[in-house]
Amino acid sequence: MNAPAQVKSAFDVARVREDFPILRELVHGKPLVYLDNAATTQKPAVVIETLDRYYRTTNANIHRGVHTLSARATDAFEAARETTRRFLNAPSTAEIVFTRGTTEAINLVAQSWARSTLKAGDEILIGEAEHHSNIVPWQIVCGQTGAKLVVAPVDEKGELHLEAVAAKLTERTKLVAVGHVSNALGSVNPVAAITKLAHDAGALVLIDGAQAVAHAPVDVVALGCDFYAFSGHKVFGPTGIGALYGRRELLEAMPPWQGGGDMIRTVSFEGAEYNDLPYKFEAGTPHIAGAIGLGAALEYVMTIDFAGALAHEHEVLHYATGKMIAIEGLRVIGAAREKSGVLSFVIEGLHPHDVGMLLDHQGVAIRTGHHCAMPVLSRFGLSGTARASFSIYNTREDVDCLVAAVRKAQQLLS
Ligand code: C6P
Repeated sequence: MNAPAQVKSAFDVARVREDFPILRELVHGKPLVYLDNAATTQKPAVVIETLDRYYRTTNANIHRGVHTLSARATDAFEAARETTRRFLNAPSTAEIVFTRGTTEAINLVAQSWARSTLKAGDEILIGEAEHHSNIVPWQIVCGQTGAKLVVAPVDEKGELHLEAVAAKLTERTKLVAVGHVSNALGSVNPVAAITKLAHDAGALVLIDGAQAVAHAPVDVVALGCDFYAFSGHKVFGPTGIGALYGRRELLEAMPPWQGGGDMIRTVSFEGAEYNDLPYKFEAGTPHIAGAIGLGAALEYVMTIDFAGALAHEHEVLHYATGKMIAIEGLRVIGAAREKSGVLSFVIEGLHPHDVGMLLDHQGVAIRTGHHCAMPVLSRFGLSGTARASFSIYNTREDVDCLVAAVRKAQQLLS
């Protein structure tokens, strides 16, 4: 994930920027500099057009109708599942459950696998830099089962070391749930090594891939994980759609977590026989257009020079880090050796929200606040940061605008 900073690739960023119509927008009369990609990425025209075409030519409910539109919609929906399978290199489409996003995928595992499996005294181990989506679902299920949430600390750079995970693993650990990339700090966690460690200790592994999928090729077989969760909107797809990869034998054994249409084979008042995978976990009408849009987004990623794009993005992050740490009074939060996509910072004497507002007036979109990762911010003695987050379409010019805007904010607010 950590491309060398000096890599120069033939990747044509100007060409890729043309794929994203929103990048031509003006904000407060200034060209948009979009640096809030960890919150959500922008959408290429191919995704926007796919959604438009779907509603104009295909819209129908799926898996239900005998009519032509329903068959078309079903085919497109299932084709998107196959694209998602290919994107993650999952062995089978039965192992790809569409969800609303990462949050719902993690809640599914918590309420189905964990709730039906864990007993009082069992442990779930997470990292200290997790997003609330990878903390609160486990707290809820711990309350329901009597299991205990255990936290492996990060060091002062924001790195989660294997030794820290190993030190917290016991024979009571039933699940290790860890982020692939921290959204607040940008640290890349050694998830393949953590997975091996956890498996050797007899625990299952869930990886929160929300901040990884747009920044590295993900291969669930190579990682060896049991569950992998991600959101479509973080990887150029629509909001409200994402996926859970789960190993087949685990999904087969897990009870459904929501009941309703499509997740059953037969129903009587005496009971229900559940549907095959993955439909057992997809109760109700899903976000059909969203899934098809996600398929288009993942095809986009698999079609462009993604390796070149990532090397470019990494070079821009490296350039930004150098420029930002040179600003007097600015402190970058998170100095992991392997970082991806995120530059969190605080400025002496300035509230992050004020920084965000002033940057917005200069056309620069960043996120400020706790980034839904309050525990790790308190670890650094903070309640919030300003966060610039990068994607493949950002440039050194974007960074120069960010730096100029920060300097202006310092002048105006000091
Ligand atoms: N982080 C951010 O600005 P959803 O909301 O389900 O699409 O993704 C949740 C989530 C889970 N894990 C990590 C590591 C994340 O970064 C996120 C979403 C956004 O950082 C919104 S809080």
